Amino acid sequence: MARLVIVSNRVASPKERAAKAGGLAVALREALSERGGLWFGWSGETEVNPPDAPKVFRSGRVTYALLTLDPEDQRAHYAGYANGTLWPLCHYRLGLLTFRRADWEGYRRVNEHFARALLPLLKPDDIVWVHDYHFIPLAAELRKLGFTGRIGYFHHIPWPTPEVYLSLPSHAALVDDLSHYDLVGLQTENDVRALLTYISSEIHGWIAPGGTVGLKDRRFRVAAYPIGIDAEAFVSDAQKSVGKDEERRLNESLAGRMLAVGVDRLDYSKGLPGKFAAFGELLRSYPEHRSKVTMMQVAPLSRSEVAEYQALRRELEELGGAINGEFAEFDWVPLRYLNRPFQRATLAAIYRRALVGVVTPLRDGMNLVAKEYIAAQDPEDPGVLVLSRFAGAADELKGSLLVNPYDIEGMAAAMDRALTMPLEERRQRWRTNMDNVETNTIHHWCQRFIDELTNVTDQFGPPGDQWGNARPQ
Ligand code: ADQ
Repeated sequence: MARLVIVSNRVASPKERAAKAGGLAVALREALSERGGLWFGWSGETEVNPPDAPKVFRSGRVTYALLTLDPEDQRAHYAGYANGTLWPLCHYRLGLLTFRRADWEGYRRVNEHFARALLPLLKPDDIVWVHDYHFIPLAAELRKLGFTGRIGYFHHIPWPTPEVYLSLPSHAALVDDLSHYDLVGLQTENDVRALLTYISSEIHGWIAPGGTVGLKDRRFRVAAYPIGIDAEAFVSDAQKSVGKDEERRLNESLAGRMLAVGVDRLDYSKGLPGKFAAFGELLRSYPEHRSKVTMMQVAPLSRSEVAEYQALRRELEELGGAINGEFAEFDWVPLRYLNRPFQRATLAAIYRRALVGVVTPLRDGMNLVAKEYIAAQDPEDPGVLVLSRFAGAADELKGSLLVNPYDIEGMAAAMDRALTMPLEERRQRWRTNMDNVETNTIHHWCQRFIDELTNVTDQFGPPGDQWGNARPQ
């Protein structure tokens, strides 16, 4: 079996326990342990004139290699191009997009630095799996240095439609970079359609049935790999929470009231101001729910060094304060807003107690919280998922109440419908969603991507076929 090499910006340390590390980190670690492998990423440290070689250590069958970056390059790469340009672009927030040539150059320099440090650690038959928008140019840089082995890329966030994507000044260079991968994985068929339409209509690429793409003299495959969760672990955590101290404290604090829950990183893509407004609208337009329902929004801080995120935090504090000021009673606070992380078991207990899961991003690649909420429910008395139609998960979780996150009144109406839905309908909708969550797990996703990357080049045919240097007829 070929060795697996994973590249991602953040590397979950082997000491990080499964209860704390995300499902993705745990699944990648398992895939690496199974076949032996290397996990390569940023050390989290910066240093002027950083060393060319990463710090390397082993844990079991996994080798970790962590690279230190120059502080200015790291800023240009992470806060600059990755999160100041690509993140807003891919989430359709052109008003928040900044593009600076210096950031684009810093982004490329970091990818070059990564490639130079990674190359000496690679063997020709390794399978290299690169994660996310921080590293789109990595394959091109590795190819420049002579690596010819298989390289795959998975894009965890949406791929925007061509009209939006064209706003990126470096649009053609970035997709040219993608074409150095053998396999490009996106979350949904919509994302695949968006990328393929751009390739065929804007840069004269060729698309063969099955998603094989020809661009200049290169061939690669583009396909959808909707990411899942570790459903079993969530089911088990949620079941174990029953009767435990945390569940008891939660129940006591709710004093028999219904609970609606939201769990999102504090990010402008997650639609938090709209969600708060919709909850306020629910209490205003459906006064029968006053004093009967509490909403808990868990929103751990993220990228808090970036100005847009600081502004969002202030906006939410104001909105949350206004809702509580308007509706709270001396014995009921409508909105509980928490900026801290929790263990997976605690989240599972909160999800299970909630009659409504409110997941209303303005755009989201997939949204794992939607799937976690489903997995944590009691099958006999499940809650209802109110889900944005613009989350990738909406393609799969057909039993949800789909909403438009720009429609505040529509979201309030969906919350009301969820809070009053008969048990039988709740069960049917939950079953539909759970079938999907149980079938398409994170393990299945990981295995499928690795299997397809392993065999992907076989599909391209021998050199000199219709995809050779010449334009196919
Ligand atoms: P994110 O934008 O981070 O991921 P999401 O898919 O919802 O969004 O994953 C968040 C994860 O963080 C979930 O597993 C959740 O349980 C966890 N989490 C959130 N709040 C927490 C808290 N307070 N304490 C502990 N854990 C918390 C990006 C893309 C998504 C895509 C994923 C995976 O933006 O669209 O689904 O990658 O590909």
